[in-house]
Amino acid sequence: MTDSRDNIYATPREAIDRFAFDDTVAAVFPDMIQRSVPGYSTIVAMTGVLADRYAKPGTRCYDLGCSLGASSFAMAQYLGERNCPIIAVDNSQAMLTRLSERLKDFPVTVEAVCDDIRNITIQDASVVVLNFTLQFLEPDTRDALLNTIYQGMVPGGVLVLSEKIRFADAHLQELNTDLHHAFKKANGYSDLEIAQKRSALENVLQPETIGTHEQRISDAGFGSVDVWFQCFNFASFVAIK
Ligand code: GEK
Repeated sequence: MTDSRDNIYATPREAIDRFAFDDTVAAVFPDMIQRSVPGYSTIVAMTGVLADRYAKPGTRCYDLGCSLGASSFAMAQYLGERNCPIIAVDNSQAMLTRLSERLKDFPVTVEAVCDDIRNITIQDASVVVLNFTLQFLEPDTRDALLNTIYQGMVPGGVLVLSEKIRFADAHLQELNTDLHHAFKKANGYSDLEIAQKRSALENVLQPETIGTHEQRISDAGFGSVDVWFQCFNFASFVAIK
């Protein structure tokens, strides 16, 4: 299976279906996310660096909403000798099929699980990664997931949460939306592609403010929380149990 360039929304459509992580999306996913999310490569690479610092021998690392496993592979680079299995979870069978292909002959234990991240048991976790996944869950289910994650973590463990964010201030919301679109245009997406993708994601991707995320993380019990990376309307949080 080879990865292709994303031109899913390049031609005009009469009706735009709700965005779904199906085989069409999985086939272009690395190109799509790289050209759509400012800072994606940095966030994924630094997820590995954070895992290196916090992963404790004999505990587990979770990659929730793993897609093709980019964050798992970044963590695996550092965890080779540490006896820390990586559990990579996604509810898209199309993503998991491609991930399993990538894991053939891979030297580090990465267990690929096809399930809703709200259904799985999180246990003995020293690292939990939610890179651009929480934003796709119904907002009223997000608190419960964060609580489950906290309960399943060992003291001193790290949560990495990366999200598209929104701004309470209307001017900043407009500015950052425009800057994000400029970023996509600079990466080769046309106005039509940007507009059609935006319609497809309406009500599917529901961003929240930095304040809402920080409050939820604190309410779940995490002692320290910070935004360690932000570019326009994309941010990554680090939190320590
Ligand atoms: C990366 N982290 O490359 N349960 C499990 N998986 C889900 C759920 C759910 N309830 N909802 C959505 N997903 C990756 C990128 S992509 C981000 C993550 C993006 C999965 C969905 O199938 C998809 O693979 C992933 O979350 C989101 O760093 O496309 O913007």
